[in-house]
Amino acid sequence: MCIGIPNVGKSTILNRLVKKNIAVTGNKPGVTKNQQWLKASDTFQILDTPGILWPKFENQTVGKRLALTGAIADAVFQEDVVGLYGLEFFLNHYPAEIKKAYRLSDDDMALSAPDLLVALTKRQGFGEDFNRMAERIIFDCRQGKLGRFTLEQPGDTDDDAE
Ligand SMILES: Nc1nc2c(ncn2[C@@H]2O[C@H](COP(=O)(O)OP(=O)(O)OP(=O)(O)O)[C@@H](O)[C@H]2O)c(=O)[nH]1
Ligand SMILES: [Mg+2]
Repeated sequence: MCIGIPNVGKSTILNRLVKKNIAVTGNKPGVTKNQQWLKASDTFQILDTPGILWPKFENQTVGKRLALTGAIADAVFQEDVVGLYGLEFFLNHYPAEIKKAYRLSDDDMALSAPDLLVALTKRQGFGEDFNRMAERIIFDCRQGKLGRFTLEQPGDTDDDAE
């Protein structure tokens, strides 16, 4: 059986294992709606399952991480909150990557995340539409423009990202 949070690639890897594109895949959470047996051989079958999440999140940070990586539907979060979370996370944990991706100066790097969001919004020609820049940051994280990253590490405490 393959189980995990939504949109992490469960159905994709199962298709690869059975060497056929049987399971439906897609770049959004909740694509697999029902359990489905996939036959790899006469003696080996694998059960694909819909993505699952905790019934409720213990803290905001967990929700923001899931939102940033696309495990929960975009409609259920505010993109400015999630985009700002991503920007701040990369500034703190992957400064070299974000500096390169958005061609930031040393002065930019000294700004707070909200101030940098404002500056980037203007620079991209989005005027005062901060949501649009936040959406761009979310998109870039997911597309790999900011490189490979991990949002949680062994030893993290609940309050570290807050
Ligand atoms: N870059 C990258 N993308 C992947 C990989 N595996 C899957 N994807 C993409 O991730 C998206 C989600 O893949 P799915 O296989 O539908 O994910 P899932 O876990 O079955 O999702 P749900 O059924 O919604 O829970 C699709 O757009 C895939 O093409 C991978 O190894 N690398
Ligand atoms: Mg699936």
